[in-house]
Amino acid sequence: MLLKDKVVVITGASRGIGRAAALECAKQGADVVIAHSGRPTGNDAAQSLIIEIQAIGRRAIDVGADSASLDTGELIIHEAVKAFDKIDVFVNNAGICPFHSFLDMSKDLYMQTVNTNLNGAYFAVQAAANQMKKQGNGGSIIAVSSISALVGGGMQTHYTPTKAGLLSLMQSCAVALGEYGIRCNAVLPGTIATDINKEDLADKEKFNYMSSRTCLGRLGVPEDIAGPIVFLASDMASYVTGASLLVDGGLFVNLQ
Ligand code: NAD
Ligand code: RM4
Repeated sequence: MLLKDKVVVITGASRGIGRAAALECAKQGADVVIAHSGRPTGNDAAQSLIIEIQAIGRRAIDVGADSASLDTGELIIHEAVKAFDKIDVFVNNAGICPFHSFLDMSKDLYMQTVNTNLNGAYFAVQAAANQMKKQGNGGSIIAVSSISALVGGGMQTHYTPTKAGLLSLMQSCAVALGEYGIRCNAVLPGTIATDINKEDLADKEKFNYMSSRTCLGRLGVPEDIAGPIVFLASDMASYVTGASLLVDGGLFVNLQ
């Protein structure tokens, strides 16, 4: 029960890494706000997650709003406080990676990616931090960045800067918010099989290549990222701020 009675808000929580994290937080005793990109409320995937969380004995609500909007963060935090009176943890996880080559990158796809992954996140983190400051008990903010904050990708030139941006945002926010007891950290997943890379990894050759690049010989699953998120959210990490936690099965270090 690492998160007993804490309120955890997670964006992009109806699927993939966010969903696994939401479920693990509930198992660890938290009430959860599931933010997602579907209809304002009543999204099917979110509803099924709410039912799973309630079965564990915890409370959950969903909030549907576009993470690319600079106002979405305030809306999510408002709904969270309305339902649960406070927030203790904010996990910025929503993101897209529409694989595309560089030389013909359109301005629209570039802006959609940067707005969804980084620009909305900036003001969501700000909204969460203001609420935590108001409460006066500190808090934990976690950005789901990526190994792609550290390395490039020829089909990810619009994406990797957003992940480096999130890592940098957590470092600067750790400085800006330390005086309020608000910790800010980044989780950097390696390659985790989810909807975001389903098409990319449908190429068997690429799937096998990416698997063999890891030290552990397999791609990650969303549950592999949930534990590290819970750790950073919990009081076990009370002296951890401005840190980044690479969770990649040894992909990054495996040069030769
Ligand atoms: P996913 O596609 O399963 O989940 C993405 C989530 O983001 C979904 O819940 C989706 O609804 C939400 N989202 C997307 N666009 C949104 C929008 N406009 N408004 C609100 N929500 C929106 O993929 P995932 O792998 O679980 O990705 C979660 C995060 O993890 C992303 O930020 C991604 O960059 C990051 N990440 C993933 C991997 C990986 O290999 N899967 C690796 C490193 C980092
Ligand atoms: C990650 C990393 C993975 C990729 C996903 C979409 O940051 O680059 O390899 O599959 O993004």
